[in-house]
Amino acid sequence: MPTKKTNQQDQATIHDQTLVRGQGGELHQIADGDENVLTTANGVPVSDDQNTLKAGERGPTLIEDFHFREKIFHFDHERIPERVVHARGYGAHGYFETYESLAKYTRADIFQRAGEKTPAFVRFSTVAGSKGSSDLARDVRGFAVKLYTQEGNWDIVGNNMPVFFIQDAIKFPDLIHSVKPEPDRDFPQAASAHDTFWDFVSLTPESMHMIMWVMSDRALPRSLRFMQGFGVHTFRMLNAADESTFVKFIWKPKLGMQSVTWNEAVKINGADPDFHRRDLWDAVHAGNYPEWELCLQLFDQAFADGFDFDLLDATKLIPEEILPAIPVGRLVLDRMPDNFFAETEQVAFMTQNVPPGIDFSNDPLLQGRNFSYLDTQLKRLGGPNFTHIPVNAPKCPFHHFQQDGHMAMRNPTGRANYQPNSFGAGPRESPQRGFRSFSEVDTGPKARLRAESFADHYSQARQFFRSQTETEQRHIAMAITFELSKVETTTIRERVLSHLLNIDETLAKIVADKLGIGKLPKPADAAVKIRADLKPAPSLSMQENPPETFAGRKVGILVSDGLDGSLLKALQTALGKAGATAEIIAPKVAGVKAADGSFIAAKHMIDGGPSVLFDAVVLLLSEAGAESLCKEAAAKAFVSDAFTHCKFIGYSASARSLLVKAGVAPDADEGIMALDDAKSVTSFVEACKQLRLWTRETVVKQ
Ligand code: HDE
Repeated sequence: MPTKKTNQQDQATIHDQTLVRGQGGELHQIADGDENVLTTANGVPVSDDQNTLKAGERGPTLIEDFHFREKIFHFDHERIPERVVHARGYGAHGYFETYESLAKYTRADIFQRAGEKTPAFVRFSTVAGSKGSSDLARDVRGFAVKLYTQEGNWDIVGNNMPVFFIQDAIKFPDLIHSVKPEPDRDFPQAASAHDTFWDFVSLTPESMHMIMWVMSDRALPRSLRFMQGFGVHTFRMLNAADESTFVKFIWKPKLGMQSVTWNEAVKINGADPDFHRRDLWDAVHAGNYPEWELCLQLFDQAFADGFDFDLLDATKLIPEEILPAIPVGRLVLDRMPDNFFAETEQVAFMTQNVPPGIDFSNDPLLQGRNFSYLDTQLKRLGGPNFTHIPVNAPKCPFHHFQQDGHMAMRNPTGRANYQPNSFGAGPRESPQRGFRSFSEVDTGPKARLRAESFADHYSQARQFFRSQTETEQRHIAMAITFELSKVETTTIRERVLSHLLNIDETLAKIVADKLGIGKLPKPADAAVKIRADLKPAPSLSMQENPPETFAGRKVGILVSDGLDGSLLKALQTALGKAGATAEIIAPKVAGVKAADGSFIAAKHMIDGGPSVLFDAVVLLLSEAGAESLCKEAAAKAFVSDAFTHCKFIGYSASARSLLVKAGVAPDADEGIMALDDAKSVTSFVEACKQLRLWTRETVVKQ
């Protein structure tokens, strides 16, 4: 048969064979009947996906072209509403491994057997920004964990901070409206630094404790792998005898906590808006599976009654100095989703998802959430059958009589779709195995009330601030100053100051001074006396609990032609031993030639790999390479930014001129380290465990 070409650029049909172009432009044949043949959603094999069906070569497109219509129709409907909060998120699969039986406290199946592995899916998120916003916004991070237990899915829908802005769920829409872009102008995106947010929080003193947390470095995590997670509310555990123990959930990262500075965050957002998701993707693909320990703070009614605050108040926490958190298992993330939309976008977390043995407390925020999460899925996922989507489906046996509705994938089989029935068909409830609520006795007048025990809004805010190191306190002061500098209404700035005066007078004075406010306002009226006797709790500080490891961190190595290849090798080996990774930055992305003639491939060109993307940097340059880089603004910024951000900087002797040109004295401090042999390389990597030389910050004044 003669060859008949349908399109000279992309495709040719030869009798019963199709030619398609490969990545290199070469033509491949797909034989008829090949398993990989393109089909419509209806399964009809497609012969031509490059051209619509036309009446004549130059004629109009025919509506009869069902393949075209179906393809465009589906494309038109690809979007679903993004989450109203936590729209930007990234997820991964993994497992939870139970350390020991917790049968004494809970009959939850997941905690019965030591060593048991339960599949898990985790989604991390920012709260305020839309789906396409940058990863390093100053914001709370969502830390939502779905555990596919043998007795149903258990969702711990937490955050990376242990408290929240509000005490009652009815205020949530107001809080979120205030932080989202202002409605008349639709900006700023993913930022709390604007009038409406600070207006709302300054009129809502219960938010002050959380304000301290979001103004701290916790709101700028270096990696999703380096942050803690908290269930926030008080929950209950119920054992086989239905005895209740209160519990708070804390996830602690194995690699320790780490954050970036605001100046870095701003630059990272430009250099790599996907910084956090790329980091998680890279780590999991490299087999460096991130891990957290689940720790429990367990307590009884007597502890709750004796505690300084109401444990139903989500603006309060229990310092670990008062109640230690016991590790009970570990969470490991070891697999990225096959498809972002199918899993990460469609995953439906719901606080109401608890298995037998876990129960709610009366926290009014939690009670409200139990409505909201179910409700929101209907809007986002389009119908009541979202549990049929694989990422949301339980992995244990399940039987019920729910049926029909949009996109029903499974319906009850047989005649009886109700119970009880006399056809002997279908599941029945089990008083023994089934979920039972704690039989709490609550009586009181029906009223819109807030308990007096929720009235102290400042004492723990003050305790948090006082528990921070000097550097951390400085960062909080700088963050509040920055945010308020973006607030245009001066009365709002002053109102915030009136609250700060109740938290820490020095903090208020520093912020006022930096804003140029000469006269401090009167402190805000406090509903109850502010406690000055709460001891600082070092467990609340990130810097007081350093990771003491460089594992999982990344070093940027700036190289040039003629570098010392053996020094590079020694560095790479030492970093590998420390569990860290390295990326090469070169003047040209193709790479460089070392002095010994070996070729070194690069990951970034200098403008594409700024030092904000790394935890520490090294300059391995030849004299000529350094000379030439001295003329490049990006190379100088690479060095000066690393210095400003208090990072450890290693350099080969011949790279000295670049340091100097970037305004960094090679002997400025102990964080600038000359590398000339394997021993000095080892000392450098050892020093990097400190992550940052914060003492430098007072000199550079970021
Ligand atoms: Fe959420 N929250 N929230 N929230 N939240 C949602 O549910 C809501 C709160 C949290 O990765 C929504 O599926 C109310 C506290 C996370 O998919 C929505 C209140 C904490 C995620 C919702 C709160 C959280 C959400 C939006 C006040 C920390 C992302 C889309 C009572 C303990 C989950 C969705 C994911 C998502 C409502 C407060 C954490 C609208 C009404 C406190 C991690 O249902």
